Amino acid sequence: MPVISKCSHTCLTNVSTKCHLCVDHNSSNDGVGWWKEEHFNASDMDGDGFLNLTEFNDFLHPADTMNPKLIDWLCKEEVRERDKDNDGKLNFQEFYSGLFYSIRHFDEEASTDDSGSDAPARKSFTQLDLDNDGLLSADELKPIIGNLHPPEHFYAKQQADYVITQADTNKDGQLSLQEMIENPYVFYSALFTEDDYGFHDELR
Ligand SMILES: [Ca+2]
Ligand SMILES: [Ca+2]
Ligand SMILES: [Ca+2]
Ligand SMILES: [Ca+2]
Repeated sequence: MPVISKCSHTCLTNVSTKCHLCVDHNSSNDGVGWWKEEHFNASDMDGDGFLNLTEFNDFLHPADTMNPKLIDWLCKEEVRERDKDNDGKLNFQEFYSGLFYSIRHFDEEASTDDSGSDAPARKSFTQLDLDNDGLLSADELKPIIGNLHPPEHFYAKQQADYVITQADTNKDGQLSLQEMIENPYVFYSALFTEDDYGFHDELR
């Protein structure tokens, strides 16, 4: 198996430095290179064994896809990565310790609750558990997969927001040429920190 020391795709996803592709590459040995056959097959929408331009774009940016097979694959990956007891589903603990942190900032109630209580997580879990079996299947994660894998434009907007807040010296919500010239470092080091945008793992 080829060993790739640097994720081949990071140059293509220039905002997120630790996307799910990296996670795949780092956390498993059953893939081919940094990707997996399952990922390839899910991206191959028409099933002809090749990826055309659209399918390859989906492969690189599954969060932006409309391909239901790829969305299914993303959901399965979420379960696989967090399924500690290997029963193919997420129990509350697996959901709470792995997944809930990533989505809690999308839930107004949960993101403002600093009590340390697991009540918001229990509430989300119950809402997602449509068949009430006390476990979340890959299918039951579909409603939140967009929060776990925000589309590229989400990151692009975050980056733009960040640059504006940093370089907008007179705080009028717009950038003047003068402000851009005076704050060159912001444009060269538009890096997100925990304090600025601590709500998404992929930005670290
Ligand atoms: Ca194809
Ligand atoms: Ca499990
Ligand atoms: Ca269930
Ligand atoms: Ca300004």
